[in-house]
Amino acid sequence: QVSLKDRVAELIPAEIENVKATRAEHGKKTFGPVLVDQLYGGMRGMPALIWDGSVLDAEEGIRFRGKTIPECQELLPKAPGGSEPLPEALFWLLLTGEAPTQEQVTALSRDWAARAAIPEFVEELLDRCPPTLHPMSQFSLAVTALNHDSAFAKAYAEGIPKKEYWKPVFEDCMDLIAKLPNIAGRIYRNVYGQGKLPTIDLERDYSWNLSTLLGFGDNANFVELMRLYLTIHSDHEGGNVSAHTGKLVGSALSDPFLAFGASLNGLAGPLHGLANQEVLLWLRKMQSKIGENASDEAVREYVWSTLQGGQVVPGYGHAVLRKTDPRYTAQREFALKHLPNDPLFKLVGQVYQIVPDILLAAGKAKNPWPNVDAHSGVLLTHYGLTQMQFYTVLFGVSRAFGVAAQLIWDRALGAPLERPKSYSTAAIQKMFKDK
Ligand code: NMX
Ligand code: MLT
Repeated sequence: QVSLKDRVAELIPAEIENVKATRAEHGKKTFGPVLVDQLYGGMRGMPALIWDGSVLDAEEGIRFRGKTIPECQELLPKAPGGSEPLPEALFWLLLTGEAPTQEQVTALSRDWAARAAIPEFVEELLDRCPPTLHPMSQFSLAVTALNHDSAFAKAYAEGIPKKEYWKPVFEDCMDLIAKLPNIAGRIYRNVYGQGKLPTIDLERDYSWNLSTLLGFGDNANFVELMRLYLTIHSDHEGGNVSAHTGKLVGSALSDPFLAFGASLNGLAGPLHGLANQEVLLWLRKMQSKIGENASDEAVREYVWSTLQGGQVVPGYGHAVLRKTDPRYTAQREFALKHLPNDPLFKLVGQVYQIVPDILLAAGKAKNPWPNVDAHSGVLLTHYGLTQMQFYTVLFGVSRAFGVAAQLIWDRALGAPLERPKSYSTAAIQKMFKDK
């Protein structure tokens, strides 16, 4: 099948049976007790969601449909002359569990390019945003406004039966992903005064078009970076704030634009996706305080002063991971290949040698190792994309892939409205009074 939608349609009946059989066999089994601490503690470790695109292992990191990042880099189709996977291929993998052929990926690139235009009123909406409005707020506004043309919202209003929901949701998800480069490019050019947007090239891949809209399409290494960046940021199982929010909002049958707009608002928080902006800010502040080429001792002191000031070290720690994030490693390898002598990359490497020991000595963080955000900004900066406030927008473009894939499956499998039980402290005290 060259058409992704046709392939998904073929997979759905078997997956419905698979879920039925899994529930029949395991539906009444338990994962163990839920501790009161977990209710107060951000639900860490509490099994709560089904998420098919990827699963995270605390020691190993993410696997997309069972494949590690290096396996995806090996297996998935690439652009001619390129060595990083095409994110189109990763989306196919997330959605179907299968590695696509080159032909399937090319068809997907063309499909997305053909859907890329955004409505004029959304262009105007962005053009009227003050440049002081954070790029993530502009991004979320524009994505939410795309709901104007939602195929699902229209079909629902016309009474589409439940088993058909996934079809217009699929169309919305394809439109959503396809339109993100034009939204991101417009925000970038509006906010940073980079001139008029070029048009999408219908023959080129998604990352080339995104890079070109941002003004970096003539740098083949930047385009390769985008391919890697979009691939590795796409999905991180279901419990992270952006993924879970998208799934939650989608469960109310809000269309994919509304659901993903909500995801973006979560991604915009400094403990989540905004950390990539915060890392660069922090590194720059460090450089202005202790100078470039600072000694290990000076870096150490700076890290301690961050902690003593009651702040977190951005880019370090993780709610689930307990080792260096393989997405950090993939970016480090890219840097070693393409920019080994970049001074900021050297600082990132120096920080990597120093921060974990300090976080361990400080004794609070459960994971002292770097996450994805500790590395992405330095790569973008190297190629001249220096506007840190824009970084989380690129994370958001990528995260749409993972959220969209799950929204399609949720509607195909008839996932219900999410509605967990909450308790007040008084209710907890009463419940466990004499226990
Ligand atoms: N620097 C300083 N303190 C930290 C750090 C850090 N990097 N990481 C965790 N801690 C503290 C944390 O604030 C908490 O303190 P307190 O008890 O005073 O509230 C304590 O260590 C225990 O936290 P953990 O259980 O290790 O981490 P948790 O699961 O609560 O939070 C993060 C995970 C990612 C929010 C946290 O590690 C953090 O704030 N990191 C820095 C921000 C960051 O890089 N976020 C990006 C994550 C990846 N992403 O893209 O979403
Ligand atoms: C993510 O990619 O969503 C982050 O690493 C946060 C998480 O997984 O909780």
